[in-house]
Amino acid sequence: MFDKIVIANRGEIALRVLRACREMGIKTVAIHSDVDANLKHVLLADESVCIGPAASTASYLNIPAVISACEVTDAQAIHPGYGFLSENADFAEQVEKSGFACIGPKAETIRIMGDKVAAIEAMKKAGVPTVPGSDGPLGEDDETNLRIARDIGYPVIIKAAGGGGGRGMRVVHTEANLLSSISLTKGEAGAAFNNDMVYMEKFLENPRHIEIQVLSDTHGNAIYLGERDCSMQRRHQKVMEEAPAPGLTEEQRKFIGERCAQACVDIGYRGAGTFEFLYENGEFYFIEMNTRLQVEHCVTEMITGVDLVKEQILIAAGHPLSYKQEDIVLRGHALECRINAEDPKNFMPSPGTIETYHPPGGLGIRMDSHIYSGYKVPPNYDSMIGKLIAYGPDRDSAIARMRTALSEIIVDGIKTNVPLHQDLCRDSAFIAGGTNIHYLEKKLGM
Ligand code: MV4
Repeated sequence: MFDKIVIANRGEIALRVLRACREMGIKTVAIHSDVDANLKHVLLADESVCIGPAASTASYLNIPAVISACEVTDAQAIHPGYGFLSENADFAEQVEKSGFACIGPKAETIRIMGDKVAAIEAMKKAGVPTVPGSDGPLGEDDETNLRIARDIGYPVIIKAAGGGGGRGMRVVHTEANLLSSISLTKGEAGAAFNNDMVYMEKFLENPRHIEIQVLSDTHGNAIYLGERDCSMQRRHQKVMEEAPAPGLTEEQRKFIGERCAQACVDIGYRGAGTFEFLYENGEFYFIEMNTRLQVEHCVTEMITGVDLVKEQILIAAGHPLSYKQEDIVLRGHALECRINAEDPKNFMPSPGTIETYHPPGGLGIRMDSHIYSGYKVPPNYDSMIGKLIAYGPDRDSAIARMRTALSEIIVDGIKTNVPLHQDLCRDSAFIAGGTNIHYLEKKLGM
């Protein structure tokens, strides 16, 4: 096992990783930018190294600086968290070439999944259901592209191979707009991702966003840990997530889960991963794979009892999985509210000093946050300041506990989206369950 790990991230996820390391008896190195010296995990870590100024590009995204921190502290591994360098194949490659372990999949896997056309092709080959589409990149021939769209049936969506997470896509409703939409998307993709490859899919009008969590070790074992419903989103930013997905049957879960786990074995996947699906009319359609630990991993932890960060570290150290598929039993229901430092009305970031913080508590409540009274939220990074997770024996009790927790949490001095979550937890469609990806934006009148 590693005896020291560098935590290459900040905020709540850095603290989450630090807690797993402590529990495992692994020493920690916090690397931080100069405005982040007072982050909770920096204060708790065994060692800390300032790696640069506030701008992410000069600190958390500075590959040589991150690797140097590993060298000077004599650590053996780096945990990249989410965001920043977590899905950067070049980073993973350089870390491993420098003789350290990068906690996550092989660089080659990250590279394949970063190319959405290659990812879909790999998944299709492994038996994972995909969206009806062009089965590869679109070529230059207009007649061929018109025929592909006609075969799929309108509406279709043009997506950039280098995109993902909502970047570089365009919906086409009629044949008259197809060719211009392809060239517009190609042009934007070339400028944004330095890769103008685009592909076409049937556009699903009212899907839910359901994702499958997997763990896969280096001994040919892979398991699925159920699903998360992440449909409650605004402008491709998830707002609230839950597990299990309302209404999904045990048969559906087993069907899609087994395919994801088998795909992990087929591609030699290593670590924690997430298969993202659109779910419509009872069918799953693969869209992307995330090769990192996700923000919303906690709801899966609550209903399975599995510590996903601990498993990531064990896998990276070459251990076999601690669980077999039959050990994974879903119990109860969990919800997660992302707490952001933002104006609840216009969603503008609201950095500043937290004058008073009173975290919520009680049975089934988990607050993953690095904030404390007197902590200053810097303007340089993502506005998420914590995650409030509520667990209960069933969905209604998880919602009731979430409502109670939201009524007692106090974050004074800055604006937060707590009022939005309070509203959502009393929303009849949310309470009924199973709302689609457009629900929140429609509710907000967007
Ligand atoms: C789609 C789609 C409908 N049909 N693909 C947006 C983010 C990226 N991960 C894929 N996205 C979508 N792909 C087809 N064929 C609708 C979306 C989409 C979406 C997906 C998941 C969560 C939120 C979303 C919000 C708008 C559009």
